[in-house]
Amino acid sequence: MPPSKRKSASPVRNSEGAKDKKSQLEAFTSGAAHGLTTNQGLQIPDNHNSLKAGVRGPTLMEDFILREKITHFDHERIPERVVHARGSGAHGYFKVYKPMVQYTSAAFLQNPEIETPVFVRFSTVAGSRGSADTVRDARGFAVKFYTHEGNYDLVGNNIPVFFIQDAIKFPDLIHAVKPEPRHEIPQAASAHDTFWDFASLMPESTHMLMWIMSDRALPRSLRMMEGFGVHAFRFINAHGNSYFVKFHWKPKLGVHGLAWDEAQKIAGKDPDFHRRDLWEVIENGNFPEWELGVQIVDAGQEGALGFDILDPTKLIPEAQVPVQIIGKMVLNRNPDNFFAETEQIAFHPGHLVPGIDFSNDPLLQGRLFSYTDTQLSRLGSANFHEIPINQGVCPVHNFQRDGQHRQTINKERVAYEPNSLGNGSEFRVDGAAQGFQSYPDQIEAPKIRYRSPSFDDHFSQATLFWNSQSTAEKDHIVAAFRFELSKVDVPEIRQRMVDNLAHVDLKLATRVAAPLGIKPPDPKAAKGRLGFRDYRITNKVDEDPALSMLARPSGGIKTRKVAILVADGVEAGPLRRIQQDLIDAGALCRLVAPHLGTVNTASGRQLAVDHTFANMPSVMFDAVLIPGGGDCAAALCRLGDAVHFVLEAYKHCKTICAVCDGVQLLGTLGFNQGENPDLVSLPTAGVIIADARKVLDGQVSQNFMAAMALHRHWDRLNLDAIPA
Ligand code: HDE
Repeated sequence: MPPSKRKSASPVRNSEGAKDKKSQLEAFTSGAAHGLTTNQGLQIPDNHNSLKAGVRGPTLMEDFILREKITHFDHERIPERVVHARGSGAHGYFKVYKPMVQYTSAAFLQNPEIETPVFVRFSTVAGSRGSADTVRDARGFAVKFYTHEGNYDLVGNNIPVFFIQDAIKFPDLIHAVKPEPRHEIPQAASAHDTFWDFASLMPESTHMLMWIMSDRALPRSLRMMEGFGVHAFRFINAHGNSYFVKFHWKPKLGVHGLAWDEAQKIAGKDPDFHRRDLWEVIENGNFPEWELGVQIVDAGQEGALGFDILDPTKLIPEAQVPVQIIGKMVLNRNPDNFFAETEQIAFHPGHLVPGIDFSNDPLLQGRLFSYTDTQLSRLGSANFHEIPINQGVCPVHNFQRDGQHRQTINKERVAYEPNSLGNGSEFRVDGAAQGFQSYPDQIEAPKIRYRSPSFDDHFSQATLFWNSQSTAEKDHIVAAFRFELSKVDVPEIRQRMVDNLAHVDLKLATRVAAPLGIKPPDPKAAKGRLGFRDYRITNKVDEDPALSMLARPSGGIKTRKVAILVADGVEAGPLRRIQQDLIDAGALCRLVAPHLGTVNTASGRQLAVDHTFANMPSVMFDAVLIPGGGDCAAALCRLGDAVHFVLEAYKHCKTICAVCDGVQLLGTLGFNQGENPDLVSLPTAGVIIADARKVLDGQVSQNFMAAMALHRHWDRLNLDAIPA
């Protein structure tokens, strides 16, 4: 029977004749010019049906169109990065503020007129590619500068120190923090036995643990975190003079964190929270900016720091060596294709330009091997530099040839040097000082597998960090240690960890230990253990405000998200006034209601709704505005999701502004408009209660924005009592 006759009887889709197939194809393509082809350029007649023996028969092996498509699909994935698998990237530019000729000959650090293109990739460390953005972790902050002297990569983190002092411990560290091998649990989390087993046996990790337990590990946005080169590098000027340098990226929007409970909830509600945020601000023209800072130490003067500059578990306190701001980076273009750019970009701390060199930091030295090696397995060939995102803006000229995935078609006859058939001798560029010059470090030493005793202090800077935190930040660190260690099943590990912490600060260790069902911390017990060095340097500074997130400038409210809670009967006048003031200051306002569509205002107009309480919870916002209107307030008070929204925002220490009847929604928090209707601002930090009159003279907006600019009101009292 011809196929067309069996149409209605057959369950098989698309058993139409050839003419129908053609029109169906046209419906799926936008004209012959855009018709689909195979990878060989052959026009594909039908992208919906494979070649079969009869319409209901088996698929034919000879269907090369099907096989090509499926084969390509089968090979779409490349191995994810062993660490830093989850990342988000953006294009932008870097501009130096003034010539840095005194310290370095690097050309991209000389001319304030020149914009050097960059690509930045931010990442988490432990999780797989599909893991959530807001987990507790360090963040990678890797910048590729496409300079006309070659690509320069600054492959750093958002924390200025690291867990370990020697590269040989890196696989152990990562195996300990990654999911446990038995069951691959937990994903992207350090709160498990193997991580703390390792950490408690490696006292050198203590300083980094303090940072990881702080809110630095829970950034509010990738745009609101600092970046650090971590290791000491070298600047070298045209005279060959060398300086040690530590790199810093300072975000224009300040350094801000999430509440831990909030971070965990976001991981479920929007696992792409940071990636989405970065993408959206760039799409909307709110380009993120950082300033580049350097701490410079004259070579030969590093001994005066009081610690070993080569030890990556140490930072140079800014109170000791100030950061000089030397330039600015702006991210202003999203990638066209995530895989082609963000996934295939290949960073390497050894991608250097003349005027910048690395130091002998033993962690950095190991990295110099690892990054090329990892690209070979991840990107599949030694030609990964030919992938468009990895190509520089300057020409590449050498006699490396061929290999898998080679793109360049080398047309010259010679592929060797010296030669007389090509350009001749290309052994050296003209003049001995041109090209990359390694710093001629004097080395005459025995071959030795031994840790320098100058690395033996494991606690003094952890104490400096602790002493530099505000009360709220200390509370968060204690809570984070408690959370993580409470997830550790083996009590001996918990005990070992708090015994170590006693060497940072006994009060800290005692507070951490209190709810963990173990003995009080014992500093003496730690001393006998493997890896413990009974050696402590004296910090040159007791505190450093630069180590506290809260001591930094706030960065204002630009791009901060405000939820405006509405229902039918909302009083539109005061809402509009505050909304306009917020928009003028660069904040983003969204109307959240029980349903999409519109709500009716008290005066019978319609307001367009952006989100529902179900699809956009409070954790997606920085602040909440509850406008007036008796019916609106009553409706929201009856809605559990709306009440929960406010309680949760309060618990996460966000700024809340309630106007007139909107105060009713704060009832469960103990605020009652009836008691004092004239109050514009209550003593409770970040809760603003307003009447309509004060809205119209702009005072409420001012108070609201000033409170929002503080980011969070971490010192709110009685948070434990709030049911959210
Ligand atoms: Fe990395 N690291 N790392 N690392 N790292 C990688 O390279 C490694 C270290 C950092 O967005 C890998 O291309 C070793 C410190 C960032 O593509 C790998 C050691 C710092 C990124 C690797 C370290 C970093 C990586 C995995 C100890 C902060 C993501 C994929 C000796 C200064 C870059 C890749 C991107 C990625 C090895 C320690 C930062 C396996 C062996 C310290 C930001 O090669």
